[in-house]
Amino acid sequence: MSTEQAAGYASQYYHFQQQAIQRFGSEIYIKPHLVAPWIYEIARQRALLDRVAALLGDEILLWSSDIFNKPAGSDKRVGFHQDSPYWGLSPEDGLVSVWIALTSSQPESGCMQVIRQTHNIGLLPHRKTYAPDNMLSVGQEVEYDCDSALVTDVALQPGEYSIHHFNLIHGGQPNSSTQDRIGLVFRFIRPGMVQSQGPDSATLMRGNNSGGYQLETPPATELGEPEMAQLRRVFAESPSGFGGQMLA
Ligand SMILES: O=C(O)CCC(=O)C(=O)O
Repeated sequence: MSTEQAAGYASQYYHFQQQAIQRFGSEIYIKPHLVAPWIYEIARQRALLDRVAALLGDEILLWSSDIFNKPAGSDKRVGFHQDSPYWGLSPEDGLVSVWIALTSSQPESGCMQVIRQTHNIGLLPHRKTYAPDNMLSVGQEVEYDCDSALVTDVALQPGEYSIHHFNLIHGGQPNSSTQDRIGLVFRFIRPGMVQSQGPDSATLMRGNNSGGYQLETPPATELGEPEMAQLRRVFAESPSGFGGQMLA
């Protein structure tokens, strides 16, 4: 998307979270595409889904979405981790994450960093640190002795996006800039992905739902009653809701 579109979405993001706090007492940063039509529309863009289809094929579900806002000047960071060990999904080549920069995401603002080539090394052990500055659900950190030359900044201008593999080790440093760093992330899967944690739900984006996922209803109104009821149900019942407001 253009820089101007990204700036417009960043403003919508602040308004959305302000409303969520006022009406429901907290921000919503897991599966916000179920309660914000504009987020659902970003995920539906044809050019984006064409890219995802090139990787996953023509049947695409939106399994989850996250918003990672690293506030300006905060100590919040993301420990290096793989996504695959925590989400109950297999096989490992059936999910891709699309990370979209709504604001500038540069080394000084704590852009995502990846360890190149680690998508090929299988699942690695992680430790749960519960560190308060680590934005992940249990403060997870991968146990991997990495060659620092392979750590790569994924620097993005507002409106640009990157795509990462389910096993790729990624993380990032605090935001020492004067602007919030807002990343909107979509987790797309093939319907054939197996979920080991129980019945799951997802939103159909393209093709047929040939797997066993319960289909979610796209939102009609921002933070509307049926939209919020569905989100609460997904948080309570679906592995893709991460048990509520936990990140990654
Ligand atoms: O926003 C970030 O820097 C990290 C994002 C992340 O961990 C993910 O998309 O899985």
